[in-house]
Amino acid sequence: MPALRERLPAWLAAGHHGTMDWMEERADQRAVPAALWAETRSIVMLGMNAGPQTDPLELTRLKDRAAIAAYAQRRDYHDVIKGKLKELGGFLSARSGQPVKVFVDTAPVMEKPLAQAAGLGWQGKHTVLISREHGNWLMLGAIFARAELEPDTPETDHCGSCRRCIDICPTNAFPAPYRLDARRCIAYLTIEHHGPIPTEYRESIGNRVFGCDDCLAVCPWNKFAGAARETRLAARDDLAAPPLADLARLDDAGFRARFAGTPIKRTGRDRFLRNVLIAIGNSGDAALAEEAVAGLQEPDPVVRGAAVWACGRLLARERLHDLFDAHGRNEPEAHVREEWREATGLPMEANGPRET
Ligand code: B12
Ligand code: SF4
Ligand code: SF4
Repeated sequence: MPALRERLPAWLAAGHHGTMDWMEERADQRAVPAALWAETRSIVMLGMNAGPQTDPLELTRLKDRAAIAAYAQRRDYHDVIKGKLKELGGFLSARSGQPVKVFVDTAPVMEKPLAQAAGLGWQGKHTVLISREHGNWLMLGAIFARAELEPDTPETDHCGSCRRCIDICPTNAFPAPYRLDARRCIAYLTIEHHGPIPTEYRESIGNRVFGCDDCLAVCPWNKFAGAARETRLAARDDLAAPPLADLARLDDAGFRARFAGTPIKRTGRDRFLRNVLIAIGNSGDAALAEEAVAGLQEPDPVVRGAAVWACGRLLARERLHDLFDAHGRNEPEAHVREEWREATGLPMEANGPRET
């Protein structure tokens, strides 16, 4: 498929993958499926509906609550889909007498263009695969087979003149239709990106603490979509709109207990807390300020930096200066010192005179 061979290197060369080095490391296998498994003759692409029960955009309006992407409000889809693929793969292998391999996301496979080639749907201007029957909430998986199978007809583009997904993106992550600069995407910033979230995107992140569904939620093709029917993909009530205050108080063990078996465990507690503190800073809710203050004592400097930013947005100047005296003056990390300087406007010389 020429699209695989040409577009991936162009995307990587533009640096649009950010720090997702794993996209680059096995790029040759990603671009050419036979490089992943030399015996591949056919690929069967499958999609499982993971549609949300409620409108994800509603969640982004609840400022004291966390918005979690629909796919992450439930059991990890990798586990659920892999089981199904193995079942189907076993059937295919038995019927054809040839071996198969199954992949869900974790292997270097370009699932969306392959799914388009298999006729499941097309890659919309938001780059996600859209099915005419199921909208854009399908999660994808692949079966590589040694058997020669009859190919389906590839799907064609039905976006037309629509550009709703491009226009709604809070961080302007599409340099052009069908092109995503992951470095600007909230899904990347909250899930994949380690380190401090660049200041320019923090406000636009709003209350999204894990992933983002905005460009998917506005797609008109979802009028044909239903909520996920697979019971193992049912959304968990406690992950629908959890209070930010509760999430800010999770220690390591609490984080693991709450998110075991869900995609959220991927970030670990500290990166998740960083996101929660950004959301708290965006809440405009003075009642959440003490959660931000508690974050100033976190051992991880990335979390402390996010806490400083949140304090700067929620607290009065006088209180902020007191906190600076207590925590900021002796801050060892350069980037957290910079956060203090931004938040207070005070110079960062250790033990320097207090300027009010
Ligand atoms: C890396 C990755 C990400 C990255 C980068 C996303 C991206 N668009 O590349 C980040 C972390 C940002 C991300 C976010 C999300 N992801 Co993701 N992600 C992946 C992963 C692992 C690889 C994708 C990839 O190969 N990207 C590389 C680029 C080069 O490929 P591309 O996306 O196809 O983009 C090119 C095409 O659009 C192409 N193109 C296609 N047609 C056309 C037409 C024209 C005219 C032009 C010019 C170009 C063009 O040009 C682009 C390059 O410039 C896949 C799983 C997999 N193994 O495939 C899941 C996957 C794509 N993600 C998925 C999901 C659900 C999401 C989120 C919705 C999660 C969330 N709610 O937060 C968001 C959606 C953000 C978005 N709008 O894409 C699903 C999508 C399911 C579907 N129906 O398509 C996948 C397939 C996982 C799965 N197994 O189901 N993801
Ligand atoms: S997931 Fe959100 S931030 Fe990422 S491209 Fe879509 S709308 Fe933009
Ligand atoms: S919102 Fe419009 S432009 Fe974007 S993917 Fe859906 S149909 Fe295409």
